[in-house]
Amino acid sequence: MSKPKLYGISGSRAHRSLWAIEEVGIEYDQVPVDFKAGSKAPEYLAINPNGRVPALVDGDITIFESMAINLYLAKTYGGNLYPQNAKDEALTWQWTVWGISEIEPLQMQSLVQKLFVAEDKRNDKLIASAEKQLARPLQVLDDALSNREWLVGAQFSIADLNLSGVMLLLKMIKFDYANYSNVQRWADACYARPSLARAQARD
Ligand SMILES: N[C@@H](CCC(=O)N[C@@H](CS)C(=O)NCC(=O)O)C(=O)O
Repeated sequence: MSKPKLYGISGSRAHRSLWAIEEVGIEYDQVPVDFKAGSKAPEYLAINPNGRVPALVDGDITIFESMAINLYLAKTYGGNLYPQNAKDEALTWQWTVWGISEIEPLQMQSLVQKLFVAEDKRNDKLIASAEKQLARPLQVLDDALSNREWLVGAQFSIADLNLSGVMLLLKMIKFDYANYSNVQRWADACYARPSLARAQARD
């Protein structure tokens, strides 16, 4: 069977799935589709009709959504990276869905203003409001990590990779975790994985 193909550039949300595929350590081909013209080309739309990256093709399965790709990669190839019982699996889904629903929309509001809007046009009220609203989920996460090293089980797992992978965008905008020391400690440990450096060194 041919190697899995991961579509997307590392300077996009594809970095989350590049990290996962590097972490599971399988051979794969990266197709560095960008998120502008590349992701709108007919041959890519046939893979992901949303016109967004990442996407994964592995044998007869084609998947879009970074978190779904990561859960599939971990479950199929990741051994203990994927939880080994139903309770830990449910908690893994919980933190994965939570990251995408509770953190992602707010962090995007801030990131878009800070990185893509000219300084004189920046909506500082929107940034302040988004970052204020982030206090609630970040406090939840900080409390959850107060007596444990990793989110689920006793070792780094796909739950940690998925959530900290989503939160890499907060790192990009140098979000201040001063009030969330457990989050800071956990995020630093996740970001020290050599697999992340390998993913970030990709196109
Ligand atoms: N929820 C999706 C989001 C993917 C996404 O929005 N990717 C951006 C790049 S960071 C994209 O391809 N944008 C192109 C567009 O929206 O046209 C995921 O996590 O995979």
